[in-house]
Amino acid sequence: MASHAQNDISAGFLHEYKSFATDAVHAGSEPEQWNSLAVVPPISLSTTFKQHAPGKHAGFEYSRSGNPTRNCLERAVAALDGAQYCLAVASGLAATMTITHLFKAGDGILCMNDVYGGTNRYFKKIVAEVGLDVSFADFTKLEVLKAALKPNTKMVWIETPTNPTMKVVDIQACSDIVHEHNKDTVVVVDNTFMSAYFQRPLALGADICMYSATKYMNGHSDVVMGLISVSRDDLYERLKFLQNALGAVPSPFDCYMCNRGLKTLHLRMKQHFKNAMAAAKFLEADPRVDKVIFPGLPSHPQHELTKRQSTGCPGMITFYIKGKLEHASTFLSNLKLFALAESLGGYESLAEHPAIMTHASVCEEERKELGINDTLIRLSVGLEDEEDIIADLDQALNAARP
Ligand code: P1T
Repeated sequence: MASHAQNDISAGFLHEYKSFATDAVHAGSEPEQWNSLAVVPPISLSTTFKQHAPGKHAGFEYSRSGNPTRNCLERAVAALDGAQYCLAVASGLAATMTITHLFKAGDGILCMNDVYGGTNRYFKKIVAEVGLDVSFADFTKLEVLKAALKPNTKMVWIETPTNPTMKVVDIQACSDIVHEHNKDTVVVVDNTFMSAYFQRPLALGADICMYSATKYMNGHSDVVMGLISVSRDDLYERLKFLQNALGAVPSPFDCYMCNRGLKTLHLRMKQHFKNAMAAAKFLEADPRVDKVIFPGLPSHPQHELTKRQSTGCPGMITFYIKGKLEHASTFLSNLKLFALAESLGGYESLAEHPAIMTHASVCEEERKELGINDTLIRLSVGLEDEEDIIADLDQALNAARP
């Protein structure tokens, strides 16, 4: 694929996916699907739909099984992911749960070692307890992935970049290794950090692409939702059954909101990238900072891989502040423009302390191994003015000077 011009921060990255902006604006929102020709999809709140005769209906029966507003969102996301199908569920973790229900006791699940704390907790404290064989490995080393695959491995769960240490996993190489081991093993990519705009896991060999849509896909920090994109008919049929049978569906209002957020995904992501690149460069050059981890910087160990498999980088930056816990704490408490809060991917800048907040459910020993320590800080760089973002980081670093 072609690259951007050299003076662009996207230089060397994959080119933007064809017609992405047009699909973001139009896919799933055709006015002709409504008698009213409404340009904006209406919010269909009805929980049930009249049938002409038993079993004879206009495509909808009961809102858990299918809803017109949800349908619009699902078609839009499928287009943006280059997928055949998408299913919307009630949260990112509901997506993880729904996908995991494809498997049964005795089946093996192999998960990237650094993942969102809630994903780690779900696999370890719930899935393993009901008899699935859950294990973790560092997929940034392909030989480690290869060695960790077992005869019973039915699902391989990739998160890339990882939350919070921003490791980047080679989706194509991992998918090839897994499918060579067993073509039926399902490769899932948690694409939450990248969003559909920066990364297309299905085009890189993955079987399922999932999101916490609570983050960039909705982008306004006002909806909790999950999305599952898939092209394989067999997986779609089973996941569609599970969406209804498990029942973790989102409300029509939330579907409307998320679809509205998607209309500007491409514009938001470009600005997140620009602002995060500026903030990452500022932090990397600063003596009050020990180390910055941002895949858009040449210093990132998988920077070249990031450019090969993505069209850019989101607003996620992780860094180690100089000093101890008290310095990290003082920095976070002194931020004015960044809100000290969990979550990420909204238009507003957020900062958090993974060891105490989002990854508190990961056991201490594992956190230590992964580098989630007292001085690690995670930023979700928002859409404010670049100079104001940097000024806020600068004044909070001053307050926390060791
Ligand atoms: O919160 P929920 O919508 O259920 O999504 C869970 C989830 C799944 N995958 C990734 C990569 C995530 O980051 C999350 C949620 N993460 C946070 C709340 C956070 O602050 O990291």
